[in-house]
Amino acid sequence: MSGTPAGRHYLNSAYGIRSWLLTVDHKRIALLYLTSVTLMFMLGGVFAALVRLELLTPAGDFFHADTYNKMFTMHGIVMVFFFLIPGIPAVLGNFLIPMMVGARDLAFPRLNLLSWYLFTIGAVFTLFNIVIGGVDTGWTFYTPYSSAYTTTNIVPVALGIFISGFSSILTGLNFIVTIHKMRAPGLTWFRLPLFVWAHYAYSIIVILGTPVIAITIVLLALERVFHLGFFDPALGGDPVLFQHFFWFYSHPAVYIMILPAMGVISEIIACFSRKRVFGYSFVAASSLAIALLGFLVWGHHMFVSSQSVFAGLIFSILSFLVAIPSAVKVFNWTSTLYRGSISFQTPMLYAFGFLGLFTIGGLTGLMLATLGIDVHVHDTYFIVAHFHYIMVGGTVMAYLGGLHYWWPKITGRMYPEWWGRLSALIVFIGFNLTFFPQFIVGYLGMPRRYYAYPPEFQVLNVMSTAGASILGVGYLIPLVYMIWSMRYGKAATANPFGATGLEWQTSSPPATENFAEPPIVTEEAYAYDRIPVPERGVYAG
Ligand code: HEM
Ligand SMILES: [Cu+2]
Repeated sequence: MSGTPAGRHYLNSAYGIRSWLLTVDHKRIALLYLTSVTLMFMLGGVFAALVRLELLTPAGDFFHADTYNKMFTMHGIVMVFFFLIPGIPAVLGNFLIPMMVGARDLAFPRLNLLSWYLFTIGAVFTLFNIVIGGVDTGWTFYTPYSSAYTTTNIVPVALGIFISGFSSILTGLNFIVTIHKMRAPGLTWFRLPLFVWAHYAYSIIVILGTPVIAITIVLLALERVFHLGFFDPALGGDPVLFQHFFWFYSHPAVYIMILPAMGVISEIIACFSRKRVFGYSFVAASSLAIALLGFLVWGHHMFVSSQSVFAGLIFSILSFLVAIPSAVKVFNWTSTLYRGSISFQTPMLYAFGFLGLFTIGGLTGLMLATLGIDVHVHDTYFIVAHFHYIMVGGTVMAYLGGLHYWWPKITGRMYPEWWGRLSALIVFIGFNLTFFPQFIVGYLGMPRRYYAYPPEFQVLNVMSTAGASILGVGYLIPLVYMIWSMRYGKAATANPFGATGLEWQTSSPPATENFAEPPIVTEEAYAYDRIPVPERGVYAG
């Protein structure tokens, strides 16, 4: 093992709060993000719990309608912009990409630190908004309601999202330059781990898409404050133009969330079935295909926004096309599992969860891409169920799976395996109980964003709220044992899962400079036939 002498590593190389807040080490910055993102996830979770509490009964008897609107709006904003979008790339990507390419750090370490500060400042603006009364437009900020009618404070939130957008852009830029310029000798493009390919595609979308949402939000603020007419018909603007701008970013943003997740899943499935990912180059190329096709389908969010039938048809067809590269990945992961030597460790349980839930989310996405069905279920709970299956069933499952998988590398400690498996199971059960009934209740006609509903929908809503409580417990257990394991967990070896990839060739936790000597790569990724399976006891933790 080309590690560092045990005892000296990036965590204990310096002490004190200053050494963290001024660090330029990508691994420490990843941990700063882990802290911020975890706090935001908990906050978004609190809002979700309140929303579900209100929906326990048909009458609107826990909160005022206005309060309810603010709660689901903040839930959506916090979860999308401050958890899902930065989550995997800023935490796992930041930690792993330099190591996976055999580099000492990202190409621009100071820019990386700046990204975290921008993210945090953006979050503070958004949180400040909650203190001064909240926003009630939904996370989509549709005009002209948001620009002319609502009395809530759009501008601070808009500013918060605008600022945090720069954090994403700088991170994407940093990844692209690092992947191009800093690969170890012998690490050709087609030897890169699929995690790196996924982040490369992610970065392309971030750089092309994020400026669009940033400008849109500035236009919205300008219209609100100075009454310049962009979107408000009363001022000579076009409200549907806002939706075009918004979804031109926000559809690709779904892939900003899911591509890094797919990268995580490729690593986990290869490791725990001890095989090279089937059709490696197709899986790599499908990331790029998703990145490019993802920009052509935004109109499927606007089937009922006065779009011509012809435009609707084109967007419908293109939406079917973009499903192909995602399906390629799912088929290839499944083929990787086939005749693999599978072990059901916690990360693998999360990966299985991802496969099932993402597939349901994807198939219902195809239903929604069908014009006629979308007209029927538009703005119902069917939509809510669909995007939670993709975003929570996909991205959050992969995030948790990845966090467990690389936890020994990050902290030098094992997580407790039994608790890990238990909570993965609870998350899976709680998730399905929460969101599956929403497909049904939505199909039956319950609209989203209402705080009261007809009594015949109550049974399904009670199931959903019960599921949310179970899901909440499933999320809390890892929070507790992860913190516990940082102190009491079993010490991890350099490569406890017997995985391939350069990150496993350095000590756990790694030294500040990652590798004692710069690595040289001589083989393809995922050469699992050459690596012995570790003893089961090693990861029993
Ligand atoms: C315990 C887990 C969760 C529950 C019970 C929950 C519940 C809900 C409900 C009921 C709504 C719909 C509000 C409405 O339209 O009336 C909603 C919207 C939303 N949720 Fe969740 N959610 C959970 C977790 C998450 C997570 C983890 C994310 C992202 C990581 C997320 C992202 C969103 C988004 C983006 C919206 C759209 C908000 C809007 O329509 O304005 N949710 N959630
Ligand atoms: Cu879309």
